[in-house]
Amino acid sequence: MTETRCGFAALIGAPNAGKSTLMNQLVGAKVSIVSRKVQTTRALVRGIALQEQTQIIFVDTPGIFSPKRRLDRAMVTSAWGGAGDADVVCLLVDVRKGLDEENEAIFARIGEIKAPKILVLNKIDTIAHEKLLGLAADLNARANFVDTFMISALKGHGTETFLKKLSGFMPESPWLYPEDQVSDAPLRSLAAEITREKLFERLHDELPYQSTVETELWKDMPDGSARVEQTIYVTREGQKKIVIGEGGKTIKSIGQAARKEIIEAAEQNVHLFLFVKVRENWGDDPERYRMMGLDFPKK
Ligand SMILES: Nc1nc2c(ncn2[C@@H]2O[C@H](COP(=O)(O)OP(=O)(O)OP(=O)(O)O)[C@@H](O)[C@H]2O)c(=O)[nH]1
Ligand SMILES: [Mg+2]
Repeated sequence: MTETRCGFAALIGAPNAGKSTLMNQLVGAKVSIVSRKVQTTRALVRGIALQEQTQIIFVDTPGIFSPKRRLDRAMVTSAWGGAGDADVVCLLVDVRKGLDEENEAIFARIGEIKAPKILVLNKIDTIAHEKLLGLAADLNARANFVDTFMISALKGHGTETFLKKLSGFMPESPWLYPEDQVSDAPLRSLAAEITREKLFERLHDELPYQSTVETELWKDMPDGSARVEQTIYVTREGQKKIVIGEGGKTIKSIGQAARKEIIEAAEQNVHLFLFVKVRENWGDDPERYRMMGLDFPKK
């Protein structure tokens, strides 16, 4: 029997670089939500992939940017923390953005990471290939990468070769998760994230990104289905109206889309009930951070 291997690969980068898209692609299932908005991922999300005898546990992290509010600070601290514990760290760069201000700031700190680092140029489907070599050379001059990959996380170009490469960085170890497990998140948190994604999709510019979703109840019914109750928290009364929409049509469409995906993830029929509540200043409430899996920054 060949030895099994298992370890952690962290995905870090600026907001919107495509970290969650890449993790979902490599895991082969949607385990982390994706949106056009920046700062979609809020806490560390783990996704598990198998490559022959090797189990790779991906750590998807919140985007790294200059934090202003408390929630921002908690997210960025969590991102660097995710990189600190990994066997290999993959830095994603959106090739359309290249070395912009956000990436400059990341490169200024990247030397702090002790694990081997791989540069991943993502979204290569969006620019002419001639431009890629120059960018790869520029970025390699600024940090010590053991390898560079050019991929499209969205289209799955180059992702399989990338996965094979990563397995080489995993140490000999028993697998930490059962063979068929793709995520370590409990179903109720995954379900809350799915609803948050649908909320973002429908209300991207009208809703501040501070709105959040919690699963309050997950009750298995005698007929094999589940009753799921979730609350969407917003910070102001006006936002509540936006989420509900005219005659309830916005929340209805959010609920329909979310229910479909929750059923898929849960592999059981689900009856989803959505509520909207105003919770002012939740950004200063330690309990909300705990619910999201983040440490509460003192200020
Ligand atoms: N064209 C193209 N778009 C991509 C690619 N990868 C990701 N995207 C898009 O980029 C946007 C952001 O993707 P996410 O995966 O949410 O990015 P992220 O890095 O996880 O973002 P945060 O969680 O906010 O830090 C989404 O609209 C994706 O569909 C790619 O290879 N090509
Ligand atoms: Mg993300």
